[in-house]
Amino acid sequence: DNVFVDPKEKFNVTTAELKDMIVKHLHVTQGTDENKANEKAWFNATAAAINEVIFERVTKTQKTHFGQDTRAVHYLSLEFLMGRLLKNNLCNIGLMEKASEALSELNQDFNAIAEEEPDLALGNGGLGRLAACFIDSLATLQLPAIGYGIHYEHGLFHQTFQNGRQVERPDSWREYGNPWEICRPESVQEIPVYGYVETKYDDEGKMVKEWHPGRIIKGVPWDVPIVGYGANTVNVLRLWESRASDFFNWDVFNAGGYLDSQVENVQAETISKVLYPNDETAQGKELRLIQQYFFCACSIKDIIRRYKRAHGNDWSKFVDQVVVQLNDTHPVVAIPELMRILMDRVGMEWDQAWDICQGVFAYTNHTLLPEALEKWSVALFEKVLPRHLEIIYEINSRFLNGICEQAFPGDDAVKAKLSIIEEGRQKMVRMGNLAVIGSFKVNGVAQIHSALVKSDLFPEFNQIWQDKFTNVTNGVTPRRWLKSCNPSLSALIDEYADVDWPVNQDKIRAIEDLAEDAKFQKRYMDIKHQNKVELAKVIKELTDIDVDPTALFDIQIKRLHEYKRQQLNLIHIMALYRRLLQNPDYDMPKRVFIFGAKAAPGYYLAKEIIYAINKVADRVNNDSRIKDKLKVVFLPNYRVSLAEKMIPAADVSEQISTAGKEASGTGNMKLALNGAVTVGTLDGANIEIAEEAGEDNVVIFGLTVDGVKQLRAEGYNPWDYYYSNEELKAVLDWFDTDYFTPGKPGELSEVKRSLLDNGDHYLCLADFASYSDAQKKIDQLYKDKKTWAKMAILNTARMAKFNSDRSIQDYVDNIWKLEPAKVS
Ligand code: 26R
Repeated sequence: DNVFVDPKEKFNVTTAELKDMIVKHLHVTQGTDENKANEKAWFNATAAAINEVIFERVTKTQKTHFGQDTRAVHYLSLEFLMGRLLKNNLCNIGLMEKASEALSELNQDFNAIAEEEPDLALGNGGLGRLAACFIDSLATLQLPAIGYGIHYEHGLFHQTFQNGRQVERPDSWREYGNPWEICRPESVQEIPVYGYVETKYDDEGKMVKEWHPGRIIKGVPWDVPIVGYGANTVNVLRLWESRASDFFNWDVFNAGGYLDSQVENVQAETISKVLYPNDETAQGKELRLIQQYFFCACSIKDIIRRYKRAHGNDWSKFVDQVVVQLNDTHPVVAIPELMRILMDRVGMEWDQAWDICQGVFAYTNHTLLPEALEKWSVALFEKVLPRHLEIIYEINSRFLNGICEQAFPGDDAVKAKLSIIEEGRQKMVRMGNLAVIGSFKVNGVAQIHSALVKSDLFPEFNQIWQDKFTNVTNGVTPRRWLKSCNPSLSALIDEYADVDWPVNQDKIRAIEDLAEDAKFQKRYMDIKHQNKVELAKVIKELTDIDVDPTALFDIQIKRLHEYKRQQLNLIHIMALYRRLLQNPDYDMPKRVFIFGAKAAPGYYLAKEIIYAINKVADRVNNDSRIKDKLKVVFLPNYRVSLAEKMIPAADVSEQISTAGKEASGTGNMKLALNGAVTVGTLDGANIEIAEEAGEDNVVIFGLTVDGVKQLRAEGYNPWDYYYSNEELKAVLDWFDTDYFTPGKPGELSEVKRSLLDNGDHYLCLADFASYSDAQKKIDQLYKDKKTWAKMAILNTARMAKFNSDRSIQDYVDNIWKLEPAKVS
């Protein structure tokens, strides 16, 4: 019964039938025909055809879960970075080959049609993409699960470069509709905000609180089906869109205020209008707090509605049926919201409501950076969510006077530190502290990160609740990040590993034995070469730069951040350029450095780094003296669909964050899986990747977490490195000249300043020499084709630990305690 069936074998639609379905939808849903249809219409018709299968399974899955009254996980996240869905859905449902055949028999180019689909870019980076991988794994593992998020009208901004500088444009992914979602008007929710709290006493003299909201916002749910691989489970991602409440508007409208009512509409609709593009500093903006509350309140109401459908007013089973995972602190206001509903609406006493909350919520931490930890001013909280602020105060005082006092009697310093309220000129609500106090589990996202969460971020909380803190190392779905983005390598793996490798990734270990087999090495490296040829075409199209696919492709793709150290990569590139200018015979294999990165629009230095990379690229790429030995490419508008083209073509993966700063990284896993050799620091999941791949198959450099701490304790001075390393000094001084910005000296000086005058917070100069040595080692290894092929193959073979199915199974075993539910 549990034997794996290849999804291809499972679904008995013939190519001919699929063809008919697509043509039917061209006529019926698209209002066109085979002769007139453009690629967009073909895309929509293909999506509609496979939706016939998918939506039926959504209904079946929901019936099964309801019928079996299953415990379910509710994954609350402000971000789901889904990317495109056509190929992924076809892959997971097993119709990829048939759809491609059907379209080519209809004289259409399948790949061109797939390119018509806009990315669902409803996220910033790692945290959002992790949520997307997780819901894929949840469906694949046949687990009862629902993702809750926001139906942003505009996802992450579209990036272009003008004169080397980042320019942001709105992303309008839904401008022409989205075939993958259905609106569910039957599940609309009404959400209160603003207003004041009235304290009253009921007939028995019990104090009751009544919140008189200043406004009601309507939440409209849109469901996106999430197709499991090789299973019948199709879960949903439920995204909330804000609208003005009809009810609330009616008075204004009747009073002759048609135009005023339109203003209200605009304000209400603003809430889900745009994704905040910041993943660096928490800004305390009112709209962002309302976004967070709006989506949490909608989701909590939805969870309660589903629960009541099965259990009526019997709350005794709530904690058995419901677990809510909070993706970072962004949805943490769900905790006081559930308290409010249970007390003010259901009428529970504090202790009973608090027990339920503590049985339901678990929190994942994704960052240690102090500036990214969310805090809201008490004044803002009071204005937007007055009742929630009262509840937070009560949670806080019970914690401080109870558990905290027991653990640290009379220790006011510890209490000040653990308090949910930060005292000071501006009182602040600390969402991290609220998350820890209100959750039964707190996890970090890689071993070292989870250890630092305990030792550095929340040491006293860890002392109070030792069992609360745990680790779940991140993972990525091999369906999207190998099977569907790298079909040639997948086909090669198919020859040697059992068909179920996309769910039992350990099976790929079968190719370990072939790592030194010359024939296999050739086939593996031929595929890598072909992927590089394809990427070279994309590079040419997007930037007009010619790159040689026989060169080493070195890739750094991630959000632009000082701690991720794209600037370290850049100064090393400049050092190589300088070596080549000084000695045209400098011994290195041809290398193409490829970047993809968006900077938060308000992050000044990140944008300066982008500009500097683009300017250095211009100069280097057009310098005939270095005979094309070095090329630098910055691909614009990095996003999931571009990652899918870059990752299969990478030889080297740059994972060079300052030790202790990158919680995990997930791009590192995708690149290694596709055979790129990691150049990395001992940070985040790099450590575990090195363990799995084997130390000979990665190149590690730089300070360790302890080394960083020690250096800082001694007093770090970047000038010491500047004066003692002639090459480093020359490279940094180059930023002040007009070598890369002819006629405009000093245009790149901000980068240098950040590394010297401003103290080089992320220790680029301290790690430069070690980084440069690591790159020399890469050069040597790459020249030895056999060794290189072996390293690449072993990376692909040994990444099973980083399958997000394993991460999800860890959550299930240690936090969620869920059972799979087979959908027949
Ligand atoms: C509050 C606001 C400014 C904000 C802060 C941080 C908004 C978004 C973020 C995104 C952070 C939390 C993020 O994406 N973290 C990344 O999470 C990945 C998944 O766990 C990790 O792999 C990665 O190391 C981490 O940086």
